Amino acid sequence: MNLDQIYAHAKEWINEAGAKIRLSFNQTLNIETKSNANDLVTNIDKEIEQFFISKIREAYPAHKIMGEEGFGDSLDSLEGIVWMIDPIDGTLNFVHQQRNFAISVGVYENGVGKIGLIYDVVHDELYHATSGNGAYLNETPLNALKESIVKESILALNATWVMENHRIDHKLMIPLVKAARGTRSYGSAALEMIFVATGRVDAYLSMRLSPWDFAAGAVIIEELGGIVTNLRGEKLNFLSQDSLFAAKPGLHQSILNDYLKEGKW
Ligand code: 2AM
Ligand code: CA
Ligand code: CA
Ligand code: CA
Repeated sequence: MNLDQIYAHAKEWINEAGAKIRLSFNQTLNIETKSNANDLVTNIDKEIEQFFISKIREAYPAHKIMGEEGFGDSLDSLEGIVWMIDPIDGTLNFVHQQRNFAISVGVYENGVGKIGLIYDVVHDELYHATSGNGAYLNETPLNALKESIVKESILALNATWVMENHRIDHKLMIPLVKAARGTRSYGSAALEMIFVATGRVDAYLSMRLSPWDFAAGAVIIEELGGIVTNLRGEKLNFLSQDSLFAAKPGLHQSILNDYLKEGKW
């Protein structure tokens, strides 16, 4: 399989998709709710996903596609080439702020991450990596991640994960939040993974995400020496929802051992 050609296509299409999103800022959005009143989707989320799918189907009819808005395939295996696409990650930010969202595209071969692209459309910043060939912000190579310790770390996580929650061990998050230098919430898993990749934050934790949320970010972070697992420290599952824990090397192991290990996640 010619991964270089797929990489070139993925970059071309993500740039085109970004241009479409920028044009949409002048239009009225059609906004609907999904699982609950705060879970939004717009006509642009759907149009962008369909745009990628038509490009991929035309160029690579044998490839499989997983997309958040459901226009792709429903997969029970990761065999072959699988595209994992989130047309707009951070839809709530897209609707309310017209910023702080990204397009996320991961390409996996037999379940192994090969290509990751995250496009911060508003800043015109394309973060991209191929496994084994370095990670870049536009044309500039990103530096390998350095080790960090909890008390000098900024953690990205949602406030909801520290609140009373019957499904998770939220109480275990409290000492971690207290020990860290600070916490931040940005509302886009893809951008939060980019913040880990660039060292702007030291770790990102989420209790529940889907493969299209973390597929691209995992390739980029791992390429820079960061560690990406679920909150139990296990390899991610790309066929269903999972928790996520992405961090600098060293920090990942110490947070896992000192704070997360006993948790029900
Ligand atoms: P989305 O904007 O593509 O839906 C918000 O903290 C982050 O969690 C975003 O990356 C958001 O992706 C993701 N997310 C995953 N499942 C979600 C859900 N059911 N409702 C809202 N955000 C969700
Ligand atoms: Ca969504
Ligand atoms: Ca998402
Ligand atoms: Ca989305």
